Amino acid sequence: MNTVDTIAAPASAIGGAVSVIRISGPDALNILRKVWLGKSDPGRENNHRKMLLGKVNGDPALAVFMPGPRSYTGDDVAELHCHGGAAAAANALNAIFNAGARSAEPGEFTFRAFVNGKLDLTQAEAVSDLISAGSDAAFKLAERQLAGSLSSRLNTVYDRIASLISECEARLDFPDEDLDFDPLDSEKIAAIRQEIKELVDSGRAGALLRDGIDVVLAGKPNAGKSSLFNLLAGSERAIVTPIPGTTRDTVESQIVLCDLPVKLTDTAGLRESSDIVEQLGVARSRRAIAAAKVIFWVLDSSNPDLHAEISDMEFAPGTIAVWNKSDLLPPGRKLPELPCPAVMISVAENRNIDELLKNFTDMVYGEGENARVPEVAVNARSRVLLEESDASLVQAMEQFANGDYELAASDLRNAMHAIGRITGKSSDPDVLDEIFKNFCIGK
Ligand SMILES: Nc1nc2c(ncn2[C@@H]2O[C@H](COP(=O)(O)OP(=O)(O)OP(=O)(O)O)[C@@H](O)[C@H]2O)c(=O)[nH]1
Ligand SMILES: [Mg+2]
Repeated sequence: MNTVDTIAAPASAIGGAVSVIRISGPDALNILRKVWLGKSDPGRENNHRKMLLGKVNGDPALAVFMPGPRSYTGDDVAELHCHGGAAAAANALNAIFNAGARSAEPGEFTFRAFVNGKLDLTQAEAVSDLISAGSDAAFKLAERQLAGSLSSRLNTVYDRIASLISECEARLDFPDEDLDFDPLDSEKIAAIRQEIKELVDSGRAGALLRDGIDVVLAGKPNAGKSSLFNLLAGSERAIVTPIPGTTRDTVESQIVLCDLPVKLTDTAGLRESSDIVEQLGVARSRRAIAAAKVIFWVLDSSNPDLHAEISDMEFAPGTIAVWNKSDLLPPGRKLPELPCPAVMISVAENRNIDELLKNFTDMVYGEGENARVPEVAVNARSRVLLEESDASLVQAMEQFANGDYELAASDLRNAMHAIGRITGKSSDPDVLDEIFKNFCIGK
């Protein structure tokens, strides 16, 4: 990807009512003038950033010109809004390519925004997070990051390390002066490390919101797994019957639970069977249970033999016992104690589902914590670099204590560049490709 030529791509999904085509680069206005015909010139200053009606290939189209640097990419940008549908967009794009633009690569508009200093790398990543957000909370987090919430925290850390480096270098420049180890330095480093630790810790919430969480419904046949699946998914996806062994295969649904993107899986009831289809289904259930982060182990609390009900229950971390069918429970019936959180519900009567969800958030976030949108939550790439920075700070601290300011300065520089690589202040070409290749074309 270079930043000198003029690129173009559809910016809206093909098949919508309107197709938006974006052109960015030094030749954007010329190309727009070649393909779009209207009464007024979009390049005239009082027409900038205004939608003008005209035609492309004889079809009505709106055009707008946004001169750089006040545009998304920082380049001159033109947009055409044509009729929806693949044909109109393809015709307009062809005209644009014939007029001298080349097809943009995935993420290339955002890449230019980064190169032109409109966004840093954490904000560019937030653009991609916005598009893939699987829940409202994930979307809000991405919006905050795009607005610079993470950038400003990282820039503060970067600046604080930079000022320590200057102090260190002052000592190197004036070795004869009595600039002894200042206990404040170790306090300053400790404070920076604390800030880094908070950012690293935010990675857990970041992973939950970005990647979502696998939740599996497990248990014996007829316990009510599929009924609970349908209730949580909000549709009759899975077949429910009074016949034990109804579900034969795993059924998945992408849902939002307590603001978290969740892949919910219903499974075949666990039991010994001579039926080959059921055996295969049960093997799939076991694989899904082993891979899940959270397991709702559904139990039939109306079973006269409660010990048989829990006999083959597994208590892997993340298991919540869900005693279902509480509507059928004889009064005063005591349920066995279990070595995992337990909740009593009735899917049939929609009873106590809130309590189940509370157990779920306690399990995911830790007790008492709510599913809330964190101010910042770093992703895996940033987390690795934060840890790298922290390791260099630890080394710098040791060098300070030894009075070796030259080595301390070098460690501090490593610590600073690790932070700089997160935002893109320090260059890291491999990372650029990695980040932008995950974008869609037109972003
Ligand atoms: N009374 C009562 N019946 C329920 C409740 N939940 C489910 N059932 C009934 O229990 C029967 C089995 O429900 P399913 O959801 O198919 O059970 P399952 O665990 O998916 O069963 P398999 O697919 O066979 O493993 C159905 O007749 C449901 O209507 C409940 O809370 N109360
Ligand atoms: Mg079922």
